[in-house]
Amino acid sequence: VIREGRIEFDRVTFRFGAAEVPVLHHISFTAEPGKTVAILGSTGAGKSSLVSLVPRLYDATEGQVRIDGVDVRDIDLDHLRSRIGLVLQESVLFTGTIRDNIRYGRPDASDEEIEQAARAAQAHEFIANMPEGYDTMLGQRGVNLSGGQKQRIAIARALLVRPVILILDDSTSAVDLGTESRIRAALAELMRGCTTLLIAQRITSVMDADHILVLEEGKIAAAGSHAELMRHSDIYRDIYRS
Ligand code: DUT
Repeated sequence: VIREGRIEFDRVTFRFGAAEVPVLHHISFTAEPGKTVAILGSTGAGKSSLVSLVPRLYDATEGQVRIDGVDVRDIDLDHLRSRIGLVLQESVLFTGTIRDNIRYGRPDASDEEIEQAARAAQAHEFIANMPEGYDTMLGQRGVNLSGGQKQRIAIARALLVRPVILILDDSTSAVDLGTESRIRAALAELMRGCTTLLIAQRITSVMDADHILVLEEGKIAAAGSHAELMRHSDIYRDIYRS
């Protein structure tokens, strides 16, 4: 079972189906419990593919992904996914009420707990302003939420679960500045005590990470803390200056 949330990638190679060129090539790194590893790279570098191997949305083609020393393929899938919080750019909401979407990982959660999580995620206000509040339907025949609103529902969902591992896409969608800073505060709260894999496109969001991986065409082009990379990595300095 997952306790501490140490994540290890051990020479992981990943291809989509029979594709010749791997999307990820010989990736090795460790995320220590409670620490944040940021994954920086341009579009198509393989960031989403890399993090998707942890909750087993896909499986590595070669090598091993381990959590607390156990190959993820040997961990019960429901247990694995119940310990991982996902807050991604295209947050996965389903057809159902807002309430159902928030309590997805914790079906037993009370209305008070749901509202508390929504408040902490800066989502309560816009939910309360909807005609049916928490009972508003999302999805095909329901309301459409903006990207920023979807993200906050995903944050509320993750806050309710209190996962051991957090997978976070830091790129905040178009929201006003005040909301953005409140979302950042909610994310910081969510990250406390979690091992976090942070997908980032901007350098400003990785500078505080414990460890940074610079991904280029599926390979780790540089790795280290911000200070280390500034000292030793031309690639990182180039990204920093651009
Ligand atoms: N790819 C596929 N099939 C998929 C998803 C991705 O072939 O279902 C390819 C496209 C790309 C590579 O995998 O060449 C890496 O994509 P990924 O989405 O992992 O890259 P990213 O770094 O997350 O890009 P972005 O920042 O645009 O999300």
